[in-house]
Amino acid sequence: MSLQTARLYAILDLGYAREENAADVAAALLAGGADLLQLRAKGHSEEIIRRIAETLMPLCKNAGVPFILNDFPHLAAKLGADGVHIGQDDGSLLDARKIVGPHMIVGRSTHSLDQARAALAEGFNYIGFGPLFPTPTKLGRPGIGLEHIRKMERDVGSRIPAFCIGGIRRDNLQTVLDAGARRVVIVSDLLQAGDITAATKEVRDSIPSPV
Ligand code: TZP
Ligand code: MG
Repeated sequence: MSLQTARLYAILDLGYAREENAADVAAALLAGGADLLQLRAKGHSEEIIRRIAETLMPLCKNAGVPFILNDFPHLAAKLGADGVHIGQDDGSLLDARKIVGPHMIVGRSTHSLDQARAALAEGFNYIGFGPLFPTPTKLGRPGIGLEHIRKMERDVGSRIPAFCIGGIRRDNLQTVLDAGARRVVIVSDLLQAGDITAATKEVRDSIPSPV
């Protein structure tokens, strides 16, 4: 599975999964058809993150799914991750490239149409766009709503993969797709599902192929 054809981006967020379950949870997301997998571990030490990443990377490799590390470009480079994801406050693409080199996937969080356009112009490989709705996974950020998705897809998502994110769940996914989204990130609704593989498969099957 490549970034270009990805429709469902799953994030293993340690706010919702314990370290000792990380491999099982990742395996369940991959079995359900997640196209990309990110490790997001806010507030955890680099040592723990490295340890978990080392258990997840072979699972992703076997599944043919890119492994993306949230933050920590130095660690991503050292581990040989497929990608790194950085936020608006994490510096420029140029600075990240100095650390991870020319080939690694580098993604950017964006919270507005202007930021999405800027990330495209800067040369990021993909963007996250949101949070669409307020979400406990990213506290303190207002939802940006659905009204800009279509323009964002036209200007940015047609050039680089753009993943709508934030408060997307199985029960509102169709509304988000109807608003123009072609790719999504879903975190808590998958990680809190009774059957993570079935929930992931249900979501993946509901999203038409973006290319
Ligand atoms: N960035 C913007 S919203 C978000 C991130 C990491 C969290 C999305 O999580 P959820 O649980 O799918 O709302
Ligand atoms: Mg960050």
